[in-house]
Amino acid sequence: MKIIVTGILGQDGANMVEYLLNNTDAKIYGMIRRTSNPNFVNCKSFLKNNRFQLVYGDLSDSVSLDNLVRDIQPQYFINFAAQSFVGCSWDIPLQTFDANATGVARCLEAIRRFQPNCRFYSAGSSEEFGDVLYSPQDILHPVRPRSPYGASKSAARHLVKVYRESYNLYAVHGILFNHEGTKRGEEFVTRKISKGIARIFHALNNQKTFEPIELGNLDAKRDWSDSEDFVDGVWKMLNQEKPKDYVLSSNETHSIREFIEKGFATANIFGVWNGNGTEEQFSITTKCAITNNAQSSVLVKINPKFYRPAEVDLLWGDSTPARKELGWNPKIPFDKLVSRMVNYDIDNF
Ligand code: G4F
Repeated sequence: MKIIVTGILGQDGANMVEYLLNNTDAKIYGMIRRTSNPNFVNCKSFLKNNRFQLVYGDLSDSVSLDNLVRDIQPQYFINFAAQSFVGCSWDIPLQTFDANATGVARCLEAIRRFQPNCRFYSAGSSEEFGDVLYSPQDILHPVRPRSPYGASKSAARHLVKVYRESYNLYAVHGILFNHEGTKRGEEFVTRKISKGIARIFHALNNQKTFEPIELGNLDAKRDWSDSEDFVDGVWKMLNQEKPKDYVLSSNETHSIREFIEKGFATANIFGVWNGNGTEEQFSITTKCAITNNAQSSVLVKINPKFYRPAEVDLLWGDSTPARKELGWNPKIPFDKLVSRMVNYDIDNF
């Protein structure tokens, strides 16, 4: 069995490769783009595995995708390559759309032309739901994106449906709510917080001053899971009798503030909220400051530069069908996710 996985330098692609090496006998072809300084930090565990091979390709280059599919003749093509950062999608809307939507069309075309039996996974997003009409959001929730990123993923969803129905391809679009972990990029809010807590933890332990973590909108709520749970759900989606889109989610929603509080509590640092709007701050409690001999007091403050032109206020998924029909059982709840990330960053600071 041969499987192409794209986006292997990122969190989900790397977790998917690890999962496939542990749970199948397949040969894995990990696609990377040519860049001057690729970062293989997420791939350390498998780069030298003899069932893993790096291949060059690019979602913007249909020749490369055609050649890979024609030459490898994979049974599965799992596409995690994307411009995945919502915040940046207003700055680079065309590249976002080209990679996330047109890139999916290029993958589908390569499969249709050169290996139509290949099963295709498209990485969809709860950002497709946007300004939500009801909670929790299920697969039937209307598409109402609020960012170029959300619009691009919505377009990809429609393309997958069209190719599935027109050409009878096994193509699925997984609508994944937020998923994080120790391989998460540092620009995403959870990893920014866990890394910031690790920095402050070590400053406190060394009686040094520290700068607060600077964040944008703290009012948003997200349905957070661990990416390692999600790659199992993705593989299950790809191995059903008939192709169908599913939602993967924790079925819970939590605020950014809650992530901050739980994260600091994991490091035994306790804070209180003061102020409103851009003046809001999370500061170390007096007792905690004395115990730690703290040289600074503000742990988190607002920097409006991290506000987005439009926001998705509330994401809260309903993955009941995936749990029932796929037998998918996520194992890492919210509290464990937060503590895993914070402890990992403290240990690896
Ligand atoms: O961590 P975020 O950047 O993730 P976001 O925008 O929810 O998108 C993630 O989840 C999607 C699935 O729902 C994926 F499709 C997508 O690829 C990505 O993985 O931001 C989460 C929330 C937002 O409301 C944001 O405004 O946190 C808020 N936030 C507040 N301060 C911040 C910050 N986000 C970031 N990245 N940085 C901040 O300083």
